[in-house]
Amino acid sequence: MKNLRSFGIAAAILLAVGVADARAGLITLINGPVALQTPAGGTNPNDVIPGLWGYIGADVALTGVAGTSYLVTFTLIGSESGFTNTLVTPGGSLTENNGITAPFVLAAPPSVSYVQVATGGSDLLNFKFTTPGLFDLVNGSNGGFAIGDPRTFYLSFCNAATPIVIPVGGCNVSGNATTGDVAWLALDDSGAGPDDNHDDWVGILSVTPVTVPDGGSALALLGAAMAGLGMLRRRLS
Ligand SMILES: [Ca+2]
Ligand SMILES: [Ca+2]
Ligand SMILES: [Ca+2]
Repeated sequence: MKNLRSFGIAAAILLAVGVADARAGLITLINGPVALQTPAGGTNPNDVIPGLWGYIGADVALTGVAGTSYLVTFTLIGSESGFTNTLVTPGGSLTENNGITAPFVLAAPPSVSYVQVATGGSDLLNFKFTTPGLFDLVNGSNGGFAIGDPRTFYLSFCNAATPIVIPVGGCNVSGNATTGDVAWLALDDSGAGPDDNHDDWVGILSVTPVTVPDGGSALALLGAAMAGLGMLRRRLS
């Protein structure tokens, strides 16, 4: 119980420091992005992030400082899909099973995270989409897909000036950056054909540095002090 509480405090410090240190450009598209706007109307509209500019035909990389650890977090926001699609990461999985009837945005969006150490180059983020009966769509193999191809994922970057607005929209409504710290991540599972509407698993991908400059040493000092106190008590008794 005590260990759990200490871990909670340490995690809170890590999170606070990570958010404060956030800089632009920790996630970058590689392997040839193709610009795409999600459809807001028509036969197959995007029911979660309609009319948003972004890219398909690219993979997504961590472009951080060499040797620095980053917390990579995925949050499932919603979906409109006949299939059941799952995002798989080293920190856990997020499965959507909303179906094709509204509401398409989750009331309580779940998240998973994992830590990745940057090499200073373009390091592929570690995730894939799985759908029963269909091939796995792995980050690293999305770059070859063009508009109209089956099973692609889409990314749209956000920044402080145009933040993500939940439940729907916000973020990249003009311009179209290929790098940022926060992005919409959206799968097209090809269930209704290659319609490129990308609302079959819609979530948020964010990357923040994990650093423990003061918090870590303060906790270590506290630990040493407690151990010293224990030794002193044993010696006195
Ligand atoms: Ca739809
Ligand atoms: Ca759909
Ligand atoms: Ca679709």
